[in-house]
Amino acid sequence: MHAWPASEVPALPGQGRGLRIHDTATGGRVTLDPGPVARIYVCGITPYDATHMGHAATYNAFDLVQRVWLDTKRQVHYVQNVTDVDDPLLERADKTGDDWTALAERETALFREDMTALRMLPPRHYIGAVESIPGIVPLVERLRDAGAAYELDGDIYFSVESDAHFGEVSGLDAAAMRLLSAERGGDPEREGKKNPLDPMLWMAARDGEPSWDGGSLGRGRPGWHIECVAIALDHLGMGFDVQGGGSDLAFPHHEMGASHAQALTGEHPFARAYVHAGMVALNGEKMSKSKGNLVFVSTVRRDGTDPAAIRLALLAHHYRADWEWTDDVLSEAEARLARWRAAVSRPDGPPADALLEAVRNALADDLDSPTALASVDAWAADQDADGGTDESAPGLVSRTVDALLGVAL
Ligand code: 5CA
Ligand code: ZN
Repeated sequence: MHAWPASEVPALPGQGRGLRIHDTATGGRVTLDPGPVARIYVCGITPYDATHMGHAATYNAFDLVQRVWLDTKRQVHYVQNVTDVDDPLLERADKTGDDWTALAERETALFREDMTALRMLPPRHYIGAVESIPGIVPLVERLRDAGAAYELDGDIYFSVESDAHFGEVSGLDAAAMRLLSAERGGDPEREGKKNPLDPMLWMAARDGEPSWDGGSLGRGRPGWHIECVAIALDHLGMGFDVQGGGSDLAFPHHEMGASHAQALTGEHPFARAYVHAGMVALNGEKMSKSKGNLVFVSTVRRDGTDPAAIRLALLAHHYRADWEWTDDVLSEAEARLARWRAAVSRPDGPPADALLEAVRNALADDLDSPTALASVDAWAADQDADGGTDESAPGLVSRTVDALLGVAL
């Protein structure tokens, strides 16, 4: 699958900072120490509806990770998937009478446009679940042949007990896991499973649903978690630096994915850090396609809002916080964008070297974008109050904001 075009990242003077970031598995901040090529896997959309502000906020967080790494002169090997076959997608297509492949293609195309408009750097590999099926089948066969998976009425389940590290990503107890499993695509009530939490690896073909040749597994389609594992192992291998997504993916998705990969390879860990963004709400409830309480990026763009203002609205919140999208959030971001644009349009200002360091330090400290924005605000306020004679300052501020925050002034 093709991704979307990259916006240019201006080079900045001096040296970027190493990233410290909150890791769900350890429950604290860890210092990431990627090699010259940093490796990150970010879970992509299930394309049955347009990109909403919650998705955009999550992708913004991982775009910052990429920008911080690029600033340390590393290359970034970024992989993202598209869950282009899944129950909610098929259900939506059924309801609207759409062809499910056409629905997935249309919404994925819109996602690319939204990501481009928001200046999110593209993944190096953008991979669909459907195109990955030939690589998934042998993984499920291997798990089954190793005794880590078993059959139940034609479906194949992963046995969570086959991974000694199961539970270490989310750190949840069995009762909490069971609740979340039922809420988030699992089937803990199904009879005959060895453990109620065991997730499906391969679902035997159902009437009226798409299915693929699964070799010795029979016709069917893959379970959700193994899709991301197959893509990550294929393009990144074990022990990559960060697996990212919203906090609703910590369990079961990232927990199960880690266990699948660890059972498959005998190695640990799958990812060195599991990083989760908070949930964006609307009217007091998590924005979600299933509830329909959504503000779409594309709708706000169509209303004439500058995408840079949308980006500033996202950056005004710490990525780990749960927060609420409101009209005020957007109008404050628009006012900030106007102030910043006016400031960098002036021929000179106070020196900005300290500002560059402040933005670098803020982002390196668990992606503290609100503090980064406050430092740019402070520079613009100084310029307003005292002028300044540094003719290179407005350009440096503009390049800092572009390279590290993805906002073109
Ligand atoms: N396709 C799977 C991942 S493999 C999936 O979760 N797709 S999604 O379209 O439902 O979500 C895409 C990303 O947006 C996920 O990382 C999810 O955690 C995040 N996300 C979904 N809703 C919100 C929200 N309200 N606030 C913040 N992030 C959200
Ligand atoms: Zn995923």
